[in-house]
Amino acid sequence: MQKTTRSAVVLLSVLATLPAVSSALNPVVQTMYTADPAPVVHDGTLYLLTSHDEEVGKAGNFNLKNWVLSSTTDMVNWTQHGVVASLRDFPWAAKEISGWEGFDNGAWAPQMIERDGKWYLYAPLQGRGIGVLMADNPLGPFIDPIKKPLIRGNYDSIDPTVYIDADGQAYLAWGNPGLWSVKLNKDMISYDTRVGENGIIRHPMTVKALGERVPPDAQRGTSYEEGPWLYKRKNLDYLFFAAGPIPEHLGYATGPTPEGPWTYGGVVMTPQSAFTNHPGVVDFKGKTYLFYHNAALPGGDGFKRSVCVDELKFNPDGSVQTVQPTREGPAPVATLDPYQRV
Ligand code: FUB
Repeated sequence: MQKTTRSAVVLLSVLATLPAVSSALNPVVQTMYTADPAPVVHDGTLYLLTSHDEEVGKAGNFNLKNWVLSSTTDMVNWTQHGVVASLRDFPWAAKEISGWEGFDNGAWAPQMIERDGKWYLYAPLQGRGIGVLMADNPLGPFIDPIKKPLIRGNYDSIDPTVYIDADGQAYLAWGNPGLWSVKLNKDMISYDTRVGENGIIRHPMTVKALGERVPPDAQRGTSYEEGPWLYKRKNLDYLFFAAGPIPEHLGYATGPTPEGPWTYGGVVMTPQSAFTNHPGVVDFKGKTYLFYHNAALPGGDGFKRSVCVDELKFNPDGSVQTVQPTREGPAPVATLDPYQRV
């Protein structure tokens, strides 16, 4: 090896071990339109499952056929894993209408979670209920273990959020315009039918719980719109959600259990450039992050959205500080391993 080449290699090796000083640029995914972020941390990696707004399709409408995955270990460098699940993984949903050609707008906001070495992906197939897929790892391949909706099929059953409490009890909550939840059984693919209405608990839609809607809407008594996200911090349960009217803002409520009763907390993010928004909150390497979406990518609009992330901060009393979206995104939380492919 020539002397200058050897020096360059040494310099690059040294640089690669230095802490990264650059920050990520929001949006997180810049090669396609993504929405409805669902982050989950496992074994030192943050996985980000999202909906996928197709570039072509019916104008002025959602066009969502599959779900895509990205991951990071430092909040700055992201790996795209591509499509991990799609509407075609739920053949029962297509049969209810006239076939696949009519089923091009169903892959709405998902969330996945790991339990006992298996991964469970909950997905709303808009209008047909909430399905569940199972895999051995977050990249799939996913299969449908029950071959039918886990949650009844109607247009209210969208935007599932899944959470496992410290005592091992798992919860699935969802809904627009109402908020419902079930206690999942340990198998994560069925639920306890002994409580609520055949297992389904309807959360009271009160202003005290979910905030006042301004201006009032006869159909909706509170600010709650959709996109619930369950999260726990210091023994306090949080319900983040997309709030109305449109354009949506993000709000939150707190409670003593993942089933509430909820007490409205305030606004987490004011309306952004898309008419929807969707919260995904996760702790990672000592910080808490709020994932959300807007229309920031070139060509973006309410049906071509982009997932972004910024740090979420709490006040000493547990209340949530309003997040100001940034272009820079969060600071790195780890250094790059020069021997690992990113
Ligand atoms: O992405 C389709 C729908 O838009 C989601 O299910 C809602 O949360 C809103 O983001």
